[in-house]
Amino acid sequence: MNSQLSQLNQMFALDDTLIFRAIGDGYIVADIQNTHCRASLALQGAHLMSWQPNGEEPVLWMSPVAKLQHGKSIRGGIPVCWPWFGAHATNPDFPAHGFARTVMWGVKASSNLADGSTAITLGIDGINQGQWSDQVPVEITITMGKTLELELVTTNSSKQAVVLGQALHSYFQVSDVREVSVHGLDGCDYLDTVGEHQHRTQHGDVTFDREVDRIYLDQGQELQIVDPGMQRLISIERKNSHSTIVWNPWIDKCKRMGDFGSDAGYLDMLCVETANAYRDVVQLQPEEVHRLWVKYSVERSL
Ligand code: TA6
Repeated sequence: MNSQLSQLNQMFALDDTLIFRAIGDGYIVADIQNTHCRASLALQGAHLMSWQPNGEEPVLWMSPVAKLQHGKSIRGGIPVCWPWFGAHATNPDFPAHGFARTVMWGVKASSNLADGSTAITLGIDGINQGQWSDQVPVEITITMGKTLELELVTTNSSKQAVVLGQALHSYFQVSDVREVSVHGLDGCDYLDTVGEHQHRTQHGDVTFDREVDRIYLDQGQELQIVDPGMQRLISIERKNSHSTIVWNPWIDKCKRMGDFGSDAGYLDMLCVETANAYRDVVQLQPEEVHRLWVKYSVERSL
């Protein structure tokens, strides 16, 4: 392990902003601190666990009891759901939300940018146990600064078209989900997956007084999470995505899932996920590249 860690730091550590460390049995994380923010990233799943711009509260929610274990997805941060979202289309034995979030990703590049941000690129080396073609690899570039950008790039180098589903399953820290609203989805149709699946249309802002688990079909417009309690707006800009999942488990599902830190843990978090899911999955032709891109910005709102 030491050799892997020392090789990582030798090749990709950035003197004053990025360093790798092992926690427990060889579970490697990267700590980032630059002039704009601090962040932390698990190499398993290329999973951004935290991002906190200077002077701001943490933007991403992490369960207080999140376990950093090989092969186990992390409750919080930004899980990378790839190369399918939700249950696999045909094989119930394949993991929900794909395998990308529970396999090790290799570091491909790291750099400090002129604007003071820090960027890191990772990719999956060797695709998983016959669940996907190794001719259709994926890379992610995460740029951490005053804003946070993620770009998930899938390249079809095979001779066949593939169907790609994915989501950047972002968990946001909020003051009290009952006081929070999501703006920008007014008029959008969505699949309500709570109970029997139903197609509905959104009227006004999305608010929370029950379990919400919806796949919105949208135009890729900018969205905002409005949080009066934290006096902040989180803006979400997207490219090449026309589906957004909005999820809060509410009381009963939070209790059933049991890894939110407490039965009231659902109050502190909200998922707004930039995706290609449901009717927005991608038909990736041979030689095509798909770039799922999202940018988060935080601003004060009085
Ligand atoms: O994106 C919403 C969702 O599909 C919910 O239905 C819930 O299952 C959540 O993802 C968490 O999934 P996970 O596999 O991380 O427990």
